Parts: sequence; structure tokens; C-alpha cells
Amino acid sequence: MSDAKKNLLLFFDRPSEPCFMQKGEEKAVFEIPEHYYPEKYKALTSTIANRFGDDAGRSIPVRNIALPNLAQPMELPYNDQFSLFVPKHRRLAGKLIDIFMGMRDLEDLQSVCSYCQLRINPYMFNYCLSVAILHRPDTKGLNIPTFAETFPDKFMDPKVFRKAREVSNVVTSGVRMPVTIPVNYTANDSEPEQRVAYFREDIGINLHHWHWHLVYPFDSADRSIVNKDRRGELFYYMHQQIIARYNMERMCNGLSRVARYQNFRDPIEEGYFPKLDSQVASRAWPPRFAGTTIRDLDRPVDQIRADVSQLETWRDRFVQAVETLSVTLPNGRQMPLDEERGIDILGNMMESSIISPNRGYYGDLHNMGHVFISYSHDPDHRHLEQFGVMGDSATAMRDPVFYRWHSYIDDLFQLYKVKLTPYGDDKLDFPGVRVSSVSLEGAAGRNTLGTFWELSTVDLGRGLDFTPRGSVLARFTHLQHQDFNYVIEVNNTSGQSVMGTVRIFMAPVQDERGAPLSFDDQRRSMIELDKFTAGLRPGNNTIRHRSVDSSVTIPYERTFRDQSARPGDPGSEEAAEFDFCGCGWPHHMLIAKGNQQGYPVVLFAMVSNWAEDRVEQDLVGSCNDAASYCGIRDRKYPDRRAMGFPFDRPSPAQSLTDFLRPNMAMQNCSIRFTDTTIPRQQRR
Ligand code: CUO
Repeated sequence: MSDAKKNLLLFFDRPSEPCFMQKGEEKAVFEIPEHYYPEKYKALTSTIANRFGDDAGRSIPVRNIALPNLAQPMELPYNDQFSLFVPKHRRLAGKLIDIFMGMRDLEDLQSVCSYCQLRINPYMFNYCLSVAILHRPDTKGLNIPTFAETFPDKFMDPKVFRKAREVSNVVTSGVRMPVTIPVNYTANDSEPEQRVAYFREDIGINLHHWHWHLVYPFDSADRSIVNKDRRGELFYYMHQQIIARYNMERMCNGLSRVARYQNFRDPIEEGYFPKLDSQVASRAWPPRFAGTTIRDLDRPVDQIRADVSQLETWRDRFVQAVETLSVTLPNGRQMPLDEERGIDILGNMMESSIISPNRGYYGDLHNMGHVFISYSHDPDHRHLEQFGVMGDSATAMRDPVFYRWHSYIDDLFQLYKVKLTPYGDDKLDFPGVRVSSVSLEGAAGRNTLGTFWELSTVDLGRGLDFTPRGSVLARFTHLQHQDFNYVIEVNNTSGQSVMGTVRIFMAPVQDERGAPLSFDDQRRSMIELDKFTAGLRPGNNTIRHRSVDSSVTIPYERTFRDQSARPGDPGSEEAAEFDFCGCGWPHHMLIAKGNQQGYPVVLFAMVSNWAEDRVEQDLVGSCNDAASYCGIRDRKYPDRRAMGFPFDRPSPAQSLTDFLRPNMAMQNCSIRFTDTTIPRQQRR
């Protein structure tokens, strides 16, 4: 890999420390042209260059270029929070992405980055550079570090940083003891919502969500970055799956499914006190008290002036489009919502991104919902407060209201789905292919899933600005499950070899009161666990598929760099590079927690005809393993069926048994939770 390309990764190291200070394990220093130094350092440029340059491991000469106009991206103050949901921030970021995308080669990109790193809001700089690396042809294959390492303050209790600083100042070389992040630190048991805090505050889940929005940006002059294949549909589907997973998690813990946030005049029942500090802004993230009602916004600093009634208008227009199955375009013409594209168009309208068919009319419902909620504690900026966690895609999933909001959004999409004709046998069946059974095998026993707590380690060293160099390890606890296999028995009676797509889902069987779930509720609660193709010989076939190969998840090692094997070690440059494909549900959260008695679930498997599912394209590259929720880089979504098929639309069936065709099977299973904590390295 060329140096110029690799050097870009150094900009992710210690994000608010100037780039003329030593970066990375090799202590690299950018030698920037004199006029790149910000005013405050100008008088000292030669002293600074000597101070950090003398014992540098490597110096990187930076090309002196005619700098583009950066006035707009610089409008966001350096120490402010940055939100993709705030229209002004989105616009500024869009500009900066365009600048990074437009640099003619890597040397120029490096040069403009070194200038920007010293001036531009670090969160925005990091986001825009990540988007550019993901989309520029000359940065393909470059793996950026996980966001939790660059900005650990968005994911962890700030107490850990104080301890980490202490450790790194005292133990300046050799092995440093890991610091421990407490479990359940945001509230006590009097708050029922706390029972699912392990889900909401999971580092991997929040990383996935941040990555997803990084892969699917809202705004850019280069439409191809935004206009990805079935992007609107994926917005709907990925968030629908989050809600389905959260609901199952809640029911395992004796909570009701989440109540949607549908009346914007009603108070939001739950409060949320994030206990996060922004290291860049040197501020605690503001809380939201229980019973807060969103109010009209008038915040000149953020160029936001919007009334709550605006949300209602946009919502009504969205519903009207669904009801008439027709979208009003800016020129007054109507565009029909057909089966093929309808959900995708609605997703783009709802989200909304620049590819919404008529943003002037349908507005910005989803994003502005985040904005209204995240400013509900200071709608007119009189207390000079910034937004709460709902305003940032890296932190939004921590707050219970995230799920209320997205549950409502999902209901709006469902209004459309119920209008579609139920799938008939022509779509559901695969003549000649008979699935006689599906089951699970694994350490927890037949058709039983075992869950427990696991203790893992992350390195915070990269994200701790202005501290001595080296790793600083933090330990945290998260949910984990025992590996298992799916076993599917298939009889191919067609007399020839065929290819099938195996689709595996799981759903709860009871509602919160212990009564059987109606089929329509169960259908909406289906969680996709896996989807893969399988060749079927004539006659009987046994398909055995490992849970770790799931198409919705990314491996543990990609969510977190696994530090357990080498505590305190500085690690090589290669180890410091992370696969950029950080989008993907974290594997440790594939299975809900269950409960100690064994939480009953149903497992469903279907084999559909691959000849009808396939999308013609080559699939080279290493970013394909979480395609179900994330799509594939530079490729089409790899399944022609509607996302969530066959459960994405209602069916006249009264029960799952009733729904089954000969190419499908179901199995009752249970998830048994054991309340023990096992350090990750002991498990392997
Ligand atoms: Cu992912 Cu609302 O879209 O947070």
C-alpha cells in the first residue's frame, strides 16, 4: 500500500491533537507548509517543528497546494457537537465531502486534510474523511480505525477516561493494567428501562448504527454517493429490524414492546441521562428529563427555526402519498408507488436525503424528529446547550426514545406494506424443493441457545488526546451467545441440481402477557438471522450452516480490535488498521438475551428459488458478509426480493403453521440465559 494512502489513517489518531504532533505507533509527523499553521501557533512554527520533528519516527512532507475555499465547513465551531441530523451541519459536511472527493490525488488530499485537521471540527472532519475514503477509487482497501477508538467519549462512561489518563501518566512504558467500565452505570433498577440498557448502550450496536449512516450519507454534490441501490428501502428495513430486535429483547426482560412516539404534543415518558462527556467540546451531554414535550425550535446558531406543526404536516403528506399510492413531484406531476420501487421511494422521502423525490413538499420528517427530540431540553438555545444523544448517529441508540421514534416511523412504512397484495404460492413456493425440518445444534443443546455475559477489552489509546503514547486498555461487559449451527433437511425432487436461497428468521411466540402472538404481530417481529445460497443435489440434502457466518453480522474482531491476547503491547501498523467494513450488526448481539427459564422462540427456514432471487453481478471484495443490513460496497443489494421477504407484507394466514409451504419449516426453540461473566480469552 502506498505511503500517501496509509498516511491518511494517521488523521484518525488523537483527533484533536494537531497533526504536526507525533501520530501513530511510528511517531510520524506531518511537515506542513508554514502558512498551514493556525494563527495561534504561527509565531512558534520553527520551535514547534523542532520539538515534534526531532525524535519523530518518520516525517511526512506535505505538498503545498492552492487550498480550496473552506469557509463553509469552518463555520461549525471547532468545539461544538456535530450532527448529521441538523440540516446546517449536513450541508457543511456535504461541502467538505465534496472537497475531499474532488482532490485530484492522494498527495493533495493529504495536504488539504493536514490543513483541515488543525481547524475543522474534529467530529465533522472525521466523518467527512471517512466518507471520502469509503468512496474515492484511490482509497479502496484502506481500513479506518473503529470509531469507538477514535472517539471513545461517544461510547463510554467518562470516568474511564480519567482513570485511563491516570494509568497512562503513571505507567509510561510497559504493561498497563486495563481500566474497567462499569456495567449498568446510567440508572438503577427503579427505572424499568434499565433492564435493556445492555442493548441500548452496547458499544457494538452504536458502532453499527454510526457506520450504517456513514455508508449511507444524506448529502453530497456527488449524487452517486447518496443514490445507492435500494437505499431508501434499506433505511426502512435496517431500522425495522432494530425495532424487532429491541422488542424481543424487551419481552425477554419482562417489558412490553416499545410504545411508539406518535403524538408530538404528548410528553415523552422516559428521561435519559447519558453520562457521556464530549472530550472535544469539554461538556457533558445534556440529559432529557422524564415527561419532556418537544417544543418549537428557534436556534439561530444552528440556523434552525421550525415548529412542531411542521412535523405534523410532513407526516400527513407522507400518509397521503401512501394512501393514494402516489407521490407529488416538484413539477406537480404524480409518480405512482408501485410494488417494485414504492418502499424505496418512501424510504428516501422519510429519511430524508437529497434523493427524496420532493423534499420541498415532503420535508425532512425523520431527521427533524431526531432534531426536535435532541433539542427538547433547550429549544431556543437560552441555556446555550447543545443537542442530546438523539442528535448523533453514534449515540442515538442509547436513548429509549430512539426506539419510540423509529417504531412510529416503522408504523408509517407498514401503512404502505399492508396495501400490497399478499404473496401467493407463485412467490412463496419453490416447486420440487421440500424442506422437512430446521433445527439448531450447539453447546447449549438441541434447539436451545445459550447466552451469557462476556468481558472484552478495547484500546482507548488512539482516542486519548494529550496523554503519553501507548495502549490504554478498557474492559467492558456485553451480551454473548454460544456458537451453534443451523441444520436444514431438504429434499430436492426436481431430478436435477438446483440453487436455493436459504432464509432464516426467528420470532417470539408469546406477547408480553404470555398469550400467543397473532400471526400478523409475529410476522412483524421476525428477526433475520441469516441468508445464504446453497446448492441442492437431487434427493436428500442436509445443510449445516454456522451461526458465525451470519449475513447480518460482522465478526467480533471487526467490531472491536481484540486486545486480549497482547495487553499493553503497542501493536503493529497493520493491526492498527481496521477493516472499513465496520457496518454490520455486532455478532455478539445476534441472539436476544432470553431468560433463565428459557425464553420460547420460533425458528423459521425457507428455501427460495435462487434463479428468481439472484442479482447479476460479480462479488469480489471483502465487504460482503453483513449484506442483509448494510448492502455491499459499490454493488447492488444482493437479493432481488423485497427486504424482509417473505414476512415484509401481511398474509391471510392465521398462524405461522398456516403460512408454511412445503419449502419452509419451523421449529420451537428456547434461549437460556446464564448469569455468569466469562472473560473473552477464556472462551477460546
Ligand atoms: Cu438511524 Cu434515525 O436513522 O437514526
